[in-house]
Amino acid sequence: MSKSKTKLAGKREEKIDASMWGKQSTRQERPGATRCEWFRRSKFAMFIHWGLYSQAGGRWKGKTYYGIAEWIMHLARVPAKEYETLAPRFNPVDFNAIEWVRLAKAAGMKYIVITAKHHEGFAMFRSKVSRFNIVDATPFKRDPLKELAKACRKEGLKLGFYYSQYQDWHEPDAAGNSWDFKQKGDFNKYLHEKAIPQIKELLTNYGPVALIWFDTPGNISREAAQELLDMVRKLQPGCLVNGRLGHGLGDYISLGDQEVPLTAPKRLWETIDTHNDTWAYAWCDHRWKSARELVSRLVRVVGLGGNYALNVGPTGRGVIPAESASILRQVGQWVSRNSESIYGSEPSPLGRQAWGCSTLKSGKLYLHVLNWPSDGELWVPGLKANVKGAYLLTTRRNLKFSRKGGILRIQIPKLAPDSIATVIVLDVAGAIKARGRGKYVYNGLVNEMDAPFAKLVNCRHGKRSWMEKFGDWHHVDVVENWSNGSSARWDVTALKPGMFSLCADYECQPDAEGSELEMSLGETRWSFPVLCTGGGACGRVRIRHETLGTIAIPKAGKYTLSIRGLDVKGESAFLLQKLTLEPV
Ligand code: H79
Repeated sequence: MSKSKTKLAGKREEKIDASMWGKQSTRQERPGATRCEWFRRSKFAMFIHWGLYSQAGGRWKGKTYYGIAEWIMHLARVPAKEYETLAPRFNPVDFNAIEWVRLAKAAGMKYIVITAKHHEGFAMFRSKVSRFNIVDATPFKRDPLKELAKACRKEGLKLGFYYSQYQDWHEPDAAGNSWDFKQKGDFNKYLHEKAIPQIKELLTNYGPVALIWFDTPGNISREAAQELLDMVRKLQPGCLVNGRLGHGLGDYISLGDQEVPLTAPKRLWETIDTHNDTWAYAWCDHRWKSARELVSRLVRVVGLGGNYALNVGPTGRGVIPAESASILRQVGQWVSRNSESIYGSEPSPLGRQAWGCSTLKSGKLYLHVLNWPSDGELWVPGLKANVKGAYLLTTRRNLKFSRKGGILRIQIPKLAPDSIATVIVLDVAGAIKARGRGKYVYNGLVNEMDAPFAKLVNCRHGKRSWMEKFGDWHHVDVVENWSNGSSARWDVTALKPGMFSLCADYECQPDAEGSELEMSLGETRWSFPVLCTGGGACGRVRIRHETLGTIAIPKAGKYTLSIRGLDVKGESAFLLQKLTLEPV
């Protein structure tokens, strides 16, 4: 096992960073607001990765390749001719479009985006442009996109197509396949003879297309990206284009793969996420995120104003794995109970709190309580609004509340009514504002002081992205570039006196081992050494959750929690992700 891990890490011969998704413009005001209206309201979508790679299922010639399974051709360095032999074996007789669409609907998803052509170059639709397509090259002979388009129309969902515009490992003229086609081809030839004609087919033969989802713009030229955009606009003016077209073009930003952010981008945006650690089906990947985890990711995204597109990877027979489907149905039950707080909502000015996050809609504030306080009261500090009523969303049961010292105190049941997340609605008259985005410290809950919200002296905000296996991205915001005298501080308000465990989540590579830092909060201050967490050499960030000590907060009020460099070694070898104050 450990042998294959080393092998995996060693495979990454190219420089890995998160730039392959392309620079996306953050300009805020742009035309196309009407075109985006449905998208803005929808919030939750199904992403589907389905192609010849699904038939391989993460295995090539008996060997399993761990990581994202739609990359099997790249991982196993399969020549295009040899890869084609998957096609006669690909016969997804169990595919049933209406079942997939009904599953998406049952999950609470409002639109579907499916891979029409991924990097492997195989068209999952009838194409006159290349015979390397599901109708001409497989015994299946059907056009699943046609069937999905029909099923979506019937069930009232929108349908969009993923199209890999730059990479096409089947074509010598396109980009991405360095193991098979040695010399550089004529990208324009590929663009004009395959990509553009196929996208034209997608925009002509399937009725209204909601979205063309481009990916990995690579070195595509500005002209080529613009040409693709112009074509989409001309053929279907209502069709959206995501930001991975490249060159800052497109209607909205797609964040990095599997990225749930802490702060909202300034433009319309989405998170795309995997249910396990791969997009396409992999026989060995059973690490499904639970319904609770998925709902938590959904509401964190929606609470910041984004859309959450969650992926499923059907098998080569055309079946969405049963565990995945069953968890999605659980998510759907939660969404259906709480739909009012999701669809059409706006981000709330309250920001993320220790108990959860919230959304806003027509005079109502929806508190998504992910971490239920056990003392019978939910405190909402910093809210400037005339609250007329409070109730549980699903049962409409009224909750008593009072206001004391600027804190709204809501009486809640001792036990969480919903084990996934409970939504409390506040009825508000007039404007809803929050005082600052202050960080409050709640007793009985885990309080996270994240890097982006720290005020820094002589160090800076940064971000790290890495893969654990292959293509399964992880992202963290950090404070980096520490030296002697650097400091990060969070101005917090403690709501009650209490005892907490103070913890730090950090990476310390060998060069920084033994660096001395100092924490302080109010009158309390102590120094501590940082301990090596590994990372670095294997190309991954290895964060450790370290308990620094127990701390008493003597009374409610404002405090500054800070961490300062006393004797820092290896200035780029230490990264701080967050501090937490946790119940003891
Ligand atoms: O479709 C899914 C992925 O297959 C696709 N985007 C999502 C939605 C995707 N394409 N590229 N990537 C994700 C990034 C992958 C980057 C890596 Fe590599 C591939 C890292 C290692 C192998 C490229 C080649 C960058 C470094 C080496």
